[in-house]
Amino acid sequence: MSCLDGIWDFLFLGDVDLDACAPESLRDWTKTGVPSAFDATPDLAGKRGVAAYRRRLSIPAGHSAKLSFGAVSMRCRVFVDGVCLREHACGYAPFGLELEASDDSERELVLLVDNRFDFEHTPMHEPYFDFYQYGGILRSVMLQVFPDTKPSIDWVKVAPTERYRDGEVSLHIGLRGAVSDSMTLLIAWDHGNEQSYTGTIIDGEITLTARVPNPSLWSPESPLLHAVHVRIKDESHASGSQQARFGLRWIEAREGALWLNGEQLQLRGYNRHEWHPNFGPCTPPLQMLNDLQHLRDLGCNFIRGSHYPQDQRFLDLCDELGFLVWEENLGWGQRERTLTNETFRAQHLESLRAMVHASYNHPCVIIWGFLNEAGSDQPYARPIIEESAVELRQLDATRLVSFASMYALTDICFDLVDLIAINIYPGWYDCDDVEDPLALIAPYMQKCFDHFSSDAYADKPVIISEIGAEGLYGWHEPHHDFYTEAYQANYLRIACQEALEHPRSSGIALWHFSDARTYGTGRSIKRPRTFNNKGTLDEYRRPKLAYQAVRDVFNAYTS
Ligand code: ADA
Repeated sequence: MSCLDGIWDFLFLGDVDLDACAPESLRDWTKTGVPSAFDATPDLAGKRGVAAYRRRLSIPAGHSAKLSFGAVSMRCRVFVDGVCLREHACGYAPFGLELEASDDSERELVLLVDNRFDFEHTPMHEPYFDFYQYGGILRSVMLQVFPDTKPSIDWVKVAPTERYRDGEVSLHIGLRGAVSDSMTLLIAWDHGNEQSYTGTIIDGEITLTARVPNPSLWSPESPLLHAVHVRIKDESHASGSQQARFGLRWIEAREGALWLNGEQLQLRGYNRHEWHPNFGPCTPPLQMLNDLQHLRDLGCNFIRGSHYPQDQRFLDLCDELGFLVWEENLGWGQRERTLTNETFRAQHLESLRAMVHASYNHPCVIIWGFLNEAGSDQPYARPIIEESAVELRQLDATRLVSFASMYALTDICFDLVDLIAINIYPGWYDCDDVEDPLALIAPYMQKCFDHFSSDAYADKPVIISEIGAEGLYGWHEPHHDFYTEAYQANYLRIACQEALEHPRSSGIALWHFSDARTYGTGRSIKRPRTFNNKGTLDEYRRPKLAYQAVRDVFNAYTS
C-alpha cells in the first residue's frame, strides 16, 4: 500500500457545472498539497465551487489496483485517464475505486471536487451546521496494487469475541482475484511464525475464529496492541498479503452502566472537531498528537469525534495512547425534510458502512454514533434511527450504538440504542430571564438523571454527550458574565462535578475541546467571531481558565 499524499497539480475552476467538466480541457494548473482543504488556504478562503486535482499514478502493467480516499468534500468525480470511474458525495466518508489492469504503467488521476451546498446531490451537507464545511481532498489517498488475476487479500478485519481474555478473535478476510470455494491462509500473530488456516469463502470473504498467542488486553491504562499478517498459501507475491493492528478489549452496556473488560467505566472527555485555523479540517498528525497530550493532561479518557467519521491517523493515535472514542456519521440537526429524503437516507447508510469498514480494527472506537441532534422527539425520525441502529449492529455487533439527543426529557427513540446520550446546555441557552444561570446546571442535570432512573431506561447507561458555555479567549471582566473565561470555567467545573458524582451517570463529554470556525452568513447561528467559542482551548490551543477547572475535576477521578 502506498500513500499518494504530497504536492499535486491543482486548479480552482469556481462556479462551473461539475457534471459537464472534462479534465482534458483544463489548462494552467498550479500546485497544492494533499490532503488539504482548498478553501482553508489564504488564496481561496471562503470560496465555493469546483476544484481540480491531478497527479500521475505508477501501476505496473498487468496489475489491478485500488485507490482509497480517506475523505473528499463535498461531492467529487474521479477520473483515470480521462474516464470518470467514480462519483461520491458525503465529504467525510471514506471510499474506494477499483482500477483494472492496463498495458500502460503510467496513468493519470484527476479529481473534480465541488464544495457548493446542493441539497439534491449532497443532502448530508447543509449550510446551517454549526461548523464550517470545506472542500478538497481532506484526507490521505492510498494506492494498493494487486496481481491482476491471481487471488489476493483485499482487507483484514479483526474483532475480539466474548473470549477476548483468552485471545479469541473473529477474523474477516476479504479476497479478490480468481478465488475458489475455500482457501488456505498463512497467518502470523505479532510477527511470530505463520500458522495455516483453511476457510470457506462466502461472498468473497473468509471468516475464521482464531486465538492470539500470548494475549494482552487493551485498555486506556494499558493500550497494548496486537498485529496480524495474512497471506494466501502458495502465493509468493507480497502485494496480495495484508496486515492489521487490533486490540483485545470488550465494551458492554448493561445494568445502567458501561463496562470495559468487565470493569465499570466512567467516561471523562471532550467533543473534538478536526480543525485548526491554519489547516481547516486537515490537521496534521503532530497537531492531533498535541491535542491528545492536552486531553491526557486534562484527565480525559474519552473523545467524541464530532460530527463526522474520523481521520484514520487520529484513531491510530487514540489506539496507541489509550483514548476511548465515539465515532459518528456526518449529521447536525437534521429534521423531517432531510431525514425522509431518499438520497439522504441512501448516502447516510452508505457512509455508515464506509465508516465501520474503515475503523473496524481500532480498539479505541467503542461507540458508533449517527445523526447528532436529529429530530428524535418526532415520529418521522424513528425509521432512520432504527434503520441506522440495525445496520450498525449488523455490521459490527461488538460495539455500542447511539446518537446524541437534544431532547433529554422528550426523546422518543432511546429504546432503539444501547446508550442514552444527551446534549444539554442549562445555564447557557434558554435562560434569558434568569439572574444566576449557573444555578440552573445542577438541578437540570439532576432532573435528567431522575428521568432515566425509571424502569423504562433501567438497563441503559446515560452520558452527557455535550454541555458547555462560550468563553472568549482573553475576555475577563468583573461581572464574570456570559462569554468571559470565568463564566465558562465556573460552568464547566459545575457540569463536570455533577456528571461525575451522579450514580446514574456513566460520564461526560464537554462541548468542546478547542474553538472552531462556523458560519457568519445565511441561516447560520450568529456567533462572536463566527467561531464556536465553547472550546476549553482557543483555536491555537491556548488554554482558557476553564482548562484548569476541568483538569482539577477530571484528575480527581483518574485512578
Ligand atoms: C449542539 C451541537 C454542537 C454545537 C453545540 C453548541 O449541541 O451538537 O455541534 O453546535 O450545540 O455550541 O450550541
